[in-house]
Amino acid sequence: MTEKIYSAAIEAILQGDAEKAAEAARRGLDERIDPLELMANGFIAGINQVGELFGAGKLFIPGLVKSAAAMEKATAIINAAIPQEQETVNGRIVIGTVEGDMHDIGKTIVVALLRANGFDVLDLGRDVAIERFIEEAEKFKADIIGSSTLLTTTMVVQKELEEELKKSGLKEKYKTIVGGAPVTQRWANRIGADSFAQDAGDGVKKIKQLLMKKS
Ligand code: B1M
Repeated sequence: MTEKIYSAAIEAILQGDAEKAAEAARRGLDERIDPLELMANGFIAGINQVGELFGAGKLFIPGLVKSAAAMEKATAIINAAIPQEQETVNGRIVIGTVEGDMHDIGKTIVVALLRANGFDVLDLGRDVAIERFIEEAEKFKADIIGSSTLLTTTMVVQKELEEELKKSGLKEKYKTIVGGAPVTQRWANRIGADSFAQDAGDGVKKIKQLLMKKS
């Protein structure tokens, strides 16, 4: 049954069918599949196939947009079902997708998992300017600034954020974490970010580590 639901999720994303995606998400949750497993083996597997088809020129913008809409619908259902920690933990995180980048599905999963783990998270959304990351971090009294990017062309904004933090004397005040499909630990080291996370689960782990270093 689990495999069937994963296949239905993949198919729904490939077809760009939001209703079928929502149905597969609900069925998966009804069958008590772990929300993150359902996401990884079903919907993310599907959107990765969509990405490959798009990259290979076998799928075009309208198809990509429909698949993204189906993915957004399923993600909202699954994020809402992630079990919540009862205890809140000390740790305030400001997070957003960098300026010029509209990809936010992965970032939204990271936010949902952080909140489920009791962190206080301010989600700035997508296309977030460097100045806004910093202003909001100041207002929110954040411990950590997290940035996401999916485009190789906007990775540089993560570097500029580090530079701006240094320039304004705030680098010691905030720990930074970077993520997104093209982002690597090597990139994080190169730009001077404090941490890198591969996926949402890794993000929670790395943020806990950063907070331990901070206190
Ligand atoms: Co676009 N897109 N897209 N797209 N899109 C990619 C990224 C691409 C690789 C597709 C391809 O060519 N194969 C390609 C980028 C190529 C490159 O940069 N070299 C691409 C392109 C080219 C574009 C446009 C330029 C297309 C065009 O218009 N010609 C355009 C750009 C618009 C813009 O941003 N300015 C565009 C638009 C779109 C849509 C809007 C249609 C849609 C996004 C909808 C949305 O996000 N609301 C979309 C989609 C869906 C994709 C793909 C297919 C899927 C992305 C996704 O949601 N993955 C993508 C191909 C791919 O990545 N396989 C592609 C699932 C998600 C769960 O994974 O986001 O990696 P991910 O998040 C993971 C981890 O990375 C990590 O945890 C998450 C959960 O596990 N993580 C973090 C992410 N952020 C983190 C932050 C952290 C920690 C971990 O701490 C702060």
